[in-house]
Amino acid sequence: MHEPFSNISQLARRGFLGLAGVAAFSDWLFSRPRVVRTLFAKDELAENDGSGGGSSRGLPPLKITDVRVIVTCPDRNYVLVKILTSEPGLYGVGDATLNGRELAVAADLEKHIAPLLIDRDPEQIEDTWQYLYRGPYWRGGPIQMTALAGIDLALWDIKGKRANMPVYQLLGGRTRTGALAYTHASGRDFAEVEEVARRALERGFKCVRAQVAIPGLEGTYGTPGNKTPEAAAGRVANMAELPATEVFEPAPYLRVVPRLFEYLRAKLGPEVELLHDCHEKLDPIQAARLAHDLEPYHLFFLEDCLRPEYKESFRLIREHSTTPLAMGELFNSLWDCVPLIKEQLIDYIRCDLGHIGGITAARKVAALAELFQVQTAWHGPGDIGPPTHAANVHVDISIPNFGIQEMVFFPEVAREVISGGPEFKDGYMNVSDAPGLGCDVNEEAAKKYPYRRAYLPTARRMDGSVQDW
Ligand code: KDG
Ligand code: MG
Repeated sequence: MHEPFSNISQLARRGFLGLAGVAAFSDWLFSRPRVVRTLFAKDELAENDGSGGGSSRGLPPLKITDVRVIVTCPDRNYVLVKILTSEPGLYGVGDATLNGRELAVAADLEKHIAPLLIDRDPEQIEDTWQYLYRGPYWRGGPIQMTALAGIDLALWDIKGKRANMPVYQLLGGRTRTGALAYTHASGRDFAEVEEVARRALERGFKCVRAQVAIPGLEGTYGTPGNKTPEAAAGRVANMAELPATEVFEPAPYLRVVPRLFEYLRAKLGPEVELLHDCHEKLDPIQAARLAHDLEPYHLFFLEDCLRPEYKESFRLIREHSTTPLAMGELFNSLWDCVPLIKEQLIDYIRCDLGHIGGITAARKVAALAELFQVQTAWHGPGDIGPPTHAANVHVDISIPNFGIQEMVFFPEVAREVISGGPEFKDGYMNVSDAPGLGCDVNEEAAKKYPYRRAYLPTARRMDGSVQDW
């Protein structure tokens, strides 16, 4: 096997590798296909086809034996993934819910991904991630990345159970006692937002995202009215069989939002942390104005000001304001995060673990962000299932640059189908020390709640033209 290299060095030593020497050497090399083949022969390398990466702690090799996709609607649609293994009773549960496109993800999982996983070693998480991301050639997009996240979470769950450790231990162990959490306060007017915010503070929250309906506009993102967080999280009943249309105009929005925060600061005092979500609605100059006008009210952050395509435009907002900025819930590629982080154009990266490829992806985003003093604020809405919320917190409590965690309380009916998940206490979220992610799915209960078609709303301007929702 070392024959060609020793010949090269012999030739070089003898000074034979002039131009003529190179030509002669290449003639010689290509006339010896057997040697070249031997250099790269498969039988000389340890084979890695994902079917066996070595056993853990002397345990017998493990194989994936089945991948089940469970679509269920306990008040809201969820897509859950259950990966079974060759070890009796050992399985992992992941979440692959993509609001409004659930069946596309379920089909991707069932028809395209599951057949690739049978007989693979579930312990080879990174290899499986690379194989499912780069392997099919057609990479990325919200549907594939949500499917990949579902698989990734289930594999981390299996690894934790196999190691008899919670996932955060596998990620490096605790860096904090809990994850600082925020909840939503929405209302039809300032007084109603205040009332909902006060209820959240009484419940123990220290951080509240505030959204108010804009007078004169029909429906404003994030303002379902004075509902308990549990009722706001389970929402399919409020979602239309076909998309509802909201009306948005930037001028009244830009006038009202700073006044909301002036009001809330006056009523709630300086200590409560306030946040606001622009939901990717604004143009760069509008976002710069809003961030500037909000400065006196010291927001924890202003979220998702711009459409996900306009990363460069965050520079404009930065140049005009010291309001901290967060961005990322619509990202579905790790590479979307790079320009914002490496130029420090944002303060919080808030990807959705469920749409960017799971824990394996989040670890990389968090590590990149750490190097640029950007903190994490993973997306945590009601339309992703408890396993993704659990994954959020396992990552939050094991990284050095965690910032804040968005959270919801799931309604009882969802808990009947999906048990476990993070717990909230005194402003912080935590996970138990149960092995794995700490969630389970009751497949019988899931059958009681069949999928119901539901769409997110869409939005238009007053003149009827399409607007980002
Ligand atoms: O499905 C859409 C929701 O995930 C999104 O509207 C929630 O913006 C959101 C947030 O910050 O929670
Ligand atoms: Mg948001």
